Amino acid sequence: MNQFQIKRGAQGLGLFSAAMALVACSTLPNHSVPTLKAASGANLANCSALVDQLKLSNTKIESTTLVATGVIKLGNNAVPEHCLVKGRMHERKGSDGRDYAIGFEMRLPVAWNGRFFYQGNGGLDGAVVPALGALGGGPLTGALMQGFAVISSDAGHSGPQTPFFGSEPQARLDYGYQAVEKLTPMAKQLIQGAYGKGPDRSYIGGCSNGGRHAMVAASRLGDQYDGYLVGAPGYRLPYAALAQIWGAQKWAAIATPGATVKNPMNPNGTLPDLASAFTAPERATVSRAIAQKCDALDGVADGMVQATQACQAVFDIQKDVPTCTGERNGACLTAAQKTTIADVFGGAKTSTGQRIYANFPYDTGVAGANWATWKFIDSLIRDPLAISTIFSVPPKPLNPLQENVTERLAMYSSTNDTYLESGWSLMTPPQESKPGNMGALRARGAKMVLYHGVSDAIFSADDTRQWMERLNQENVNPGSDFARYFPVPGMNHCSAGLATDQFDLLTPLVQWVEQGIAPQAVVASVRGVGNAGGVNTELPANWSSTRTRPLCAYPSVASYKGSGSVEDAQNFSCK
Ligand SMILES: [Ca+2]
Repeated sequence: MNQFQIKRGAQGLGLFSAAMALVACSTLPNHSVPTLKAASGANLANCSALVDQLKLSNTKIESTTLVATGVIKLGNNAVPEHCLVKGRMHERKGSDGRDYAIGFEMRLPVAWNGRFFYQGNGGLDGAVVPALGALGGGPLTGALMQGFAVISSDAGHSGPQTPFFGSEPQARLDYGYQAVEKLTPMAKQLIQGAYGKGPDRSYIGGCSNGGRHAMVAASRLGDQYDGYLVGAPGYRLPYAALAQIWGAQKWAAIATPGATVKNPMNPNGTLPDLASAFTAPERATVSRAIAQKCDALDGVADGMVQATQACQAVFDIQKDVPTCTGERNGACLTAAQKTTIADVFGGAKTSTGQRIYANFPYDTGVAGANWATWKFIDSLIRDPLAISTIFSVPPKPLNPLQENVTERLAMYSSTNDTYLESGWSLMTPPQESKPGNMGALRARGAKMVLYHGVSDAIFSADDTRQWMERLNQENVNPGSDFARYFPVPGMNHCSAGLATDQFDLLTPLVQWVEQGIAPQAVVASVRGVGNAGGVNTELPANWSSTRTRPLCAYPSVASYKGSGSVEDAQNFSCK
């Protein structure tokens, strides 16, 4: 595949190179699955009238506001004129005495492209993030900018309830999957009311917990969405969080005794300094050792390891990283450190050997600050909070460094008279273990595009890759005609790291769903000095500030063609 056809992304706005999708000429429309009819646009007649005009069950529209072009910007790009609709669904008094509702906002472009985008937000939700339909990395285009009508919600709880909402049975169900189920038909009716017709095509996307929302929707709401953009999916979030607790105990065992760091969630508090177990200089040493062994496997030593799978086969932390002969100096690892790092990358297991969560691939992004924050800080704060309040039946506090992970694991599948659904059930796509059941979704013509930073420290890129493998093994994805996975080498959780982390996979997804053009290579850019989407300060100084690479559909790998600048995606092909 040496020849590429350039497709303009973002409705021909020509925003920047990363918004262009490269589509291999050899990838012709595939007729074994249907291609859905392309959406056609419409114009919004009246924003202010919507507040009185819309009659939606279980829904209170609180305000409608016309937002002029350019009031909001993504990077330097003006978001076009749109109607901002704010509202709440299912207002209620919770069993904990607190007030709950599913808060949302919709942004309806005056010049609408006929499509609906459900924006899955991240973390524990709890806030109505602006419904700009932001896309991977530091986004310069978003679904709203591209003309989609976009919804965003707090998934059923707002600020003061966080994180205690998890103990309120209905709030945890809304967070898990029911908010999306309730909002989706309402949003479609609202669009119908605003434009005189419902959306021709519907998409859902997000990263992290937003990727989980999209993946759960593919399983539970397969008739509601035509395209699923699944980023760094925490689709087995409870298990990933428990793996973090297990990891924290591993790190603590080799951390500097008594060393502490500030607790970012409590100005007066401290946390054990888990990062002393694997310091920033030591992580940089491991990153360099991985590059030393694997960088050239993709055809060029350019500081980027694209051949992730080949690298796993050859990199050996025991042999390829110097073992300290004296004091630790940042350029070596002790034997105990090597054992711990190998354990953590190998994946969490119970004391009896039962696997808790996936392994993690070795990749250069281990040097990234985001990697360290997830492993050494969030494992002591964020993960214990979610496990204790949302995933366990009954809710039960935990001390991450003392917790018995085997006992906690059992609480994930428990139910009782108050919590009728287990934490595992409410968080996870029902067809996670049996992707073959997604055949109906494929047969209808829906498509899935997944992406994952290979150096994601909380949700493993290998967990996503293994899901794809199961899909393929069950023959639901012949010729990759239904789902495609784009690993992002070097990238940490949803962005950052030593990576080209700025890209638009929504445009290729729409082309696939509505034109039958399967994405093979999508150009991504680094966020170097001057990038309007926010600069990634961790990029090596010897990389161009505008370096691009194709993101390649797994299992193909971005490989150097043998000549031309290594800063330019055009000199790489997906092989
Ligand atoms: Ca390379």
